[in-house]
Amino acid sequence: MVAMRPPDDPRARALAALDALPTDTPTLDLACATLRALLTHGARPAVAAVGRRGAGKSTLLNALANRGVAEVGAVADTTLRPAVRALDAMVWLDTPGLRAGGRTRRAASVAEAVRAFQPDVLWFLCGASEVDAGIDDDLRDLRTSLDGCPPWTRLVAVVTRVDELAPPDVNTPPFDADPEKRANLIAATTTLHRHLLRGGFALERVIPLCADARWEGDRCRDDVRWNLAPLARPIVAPTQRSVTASLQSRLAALCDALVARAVDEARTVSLRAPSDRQRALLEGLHRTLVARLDALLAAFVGDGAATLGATVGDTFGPGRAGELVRSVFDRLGAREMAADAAAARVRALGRAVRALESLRPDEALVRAMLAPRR
Ligand SMILES: Nc1nc2c(ncn2[C@@H]2O[C@H](COP(=O)(O)OP(=O)(O)O)[C@@H](O)[C@H]2O)c(=O)[nH]1
Ligand SMILES: [Mg+2]
Repeated sequence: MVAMRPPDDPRARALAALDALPTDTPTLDLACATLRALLTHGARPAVAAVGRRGAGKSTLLNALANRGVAEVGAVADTTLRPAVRALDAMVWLDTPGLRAGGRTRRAASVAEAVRAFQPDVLWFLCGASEVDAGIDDDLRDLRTSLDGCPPWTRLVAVVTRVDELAPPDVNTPPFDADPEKRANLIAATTTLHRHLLRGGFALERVIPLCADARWEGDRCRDDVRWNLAPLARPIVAPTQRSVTASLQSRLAALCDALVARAVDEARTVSLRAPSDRQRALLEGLHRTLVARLDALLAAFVGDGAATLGATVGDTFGPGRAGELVRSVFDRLGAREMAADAAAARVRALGRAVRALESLRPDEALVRAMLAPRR
C-alpha cells in the first residue's frame, strides 16, 4: 500500500485542511465556505450585500454575475439562508432580507453571517422608494452587521430600483436623461446619504442603480441594468499584504469559532450518572484544549507564528488528546462507552486544530492565491 502524502501544492494542502474542519455551526460553515471559495478561485475582494427583503440583493448578484445564479422574489422572502458565491471580480455573500415578515431574529443571524464572512466591502442596499420609510430600523440592523466586520471593511450604500421612481413611463436607461426622473434620483440618493451621515456611518459613497433583468441561465431578457460600473470602483485588487492580513484574520476567526464550539461542547458533556468530580475533570480537560486553541489564536493574530508548530505539536500529537481523556476516565472508572464518546469529541477537536495549523498563511499559500487562475 502506498502511504498518502499531503499534497505539495499549498492551495490543495489548505483545501484538504479545510475539509478536516467541522462545519456544524453556521459560523464555521460560512467561514469555511468563504475560505474555500477564495482558495479555489483565487484571492478577490469579499463583498457582502445587506438590506431589507426585496431591496434587490439577489437581483444585483445576477446582474453582476451576468447570469441567473440566485433566485429573486417578487413577493415572498426567497433568500432563506446566506450563500457564498464566487464571481469573476469578487466573492459575494447573498444574505436573507432584513425585517422579513415574522422573522424577528433575522438581523442577528444576518450579522452573524456577515461577521463570519469578513467582507472587504459591505454594500447596504435600499430601494429608491424606501430611502425615507422605516429607515431607522434599517440603520440599526446595518449597525449590527457592521459592528462585527473587520476594521478595514468599507461601507458603500446602494439606491436600488431607480427605474421605479416617478415618472413611471421613463423606464429604459439612462434613467437620469429625463429632468423629473433625474431630480427624483438625486433626491433619493441624497436622502439616503443624509440618513447614513446622521446615523454616524463612515460611508464611502452612495450609488444609485437599476439591476433589473430577467434571466434564463445566462440568457438575458428585459435588460434595464444601469450604472453598475461605479460599484466596482471602490474595490481594490488584492495584494500580497492584503491577502496575508485577510487570511490571518480568517484563520483567527475560524479558531475563535472552534473555541466557541469547544466551550459549547464542554457545557453539554453528559456522562451516565456523572459525579460532580467526573464532570469537573472533563470540563477541565476541555478548558485545556480551549487554552491551546487560544494560544493558536494568539499565534494567528500576533507575530508568534514561529512558536505555533511547537504549541500545537505538543498537545495534539497523534493520539495524545484521546490518551489524555482515556486516562482521566480510567482513573475515574467511568463507563467505557461514555468515555469513548468524550474521547472522540476531544480527538475531533485535536484534529481540527492540527488542520488549522497546516492552514498557516505562509508566503507560498498567499502567492498561490494571487496567481492568475485558468
Ligand atoms: N423594477 C425593478 N425591480 C427590481 C430591481 N431589483 C430587484 N427588483 C425586483 O424586486 C423583487 C425582489 O428582488 P430580490 O433581488 O429578490 O430582492 P432581495 O430580497 O433583496 O434579494 C424582485 O421581483 C425583483 O425583480 C430593479 O432594479 N428594478
Ligand atoms: Mg434575495
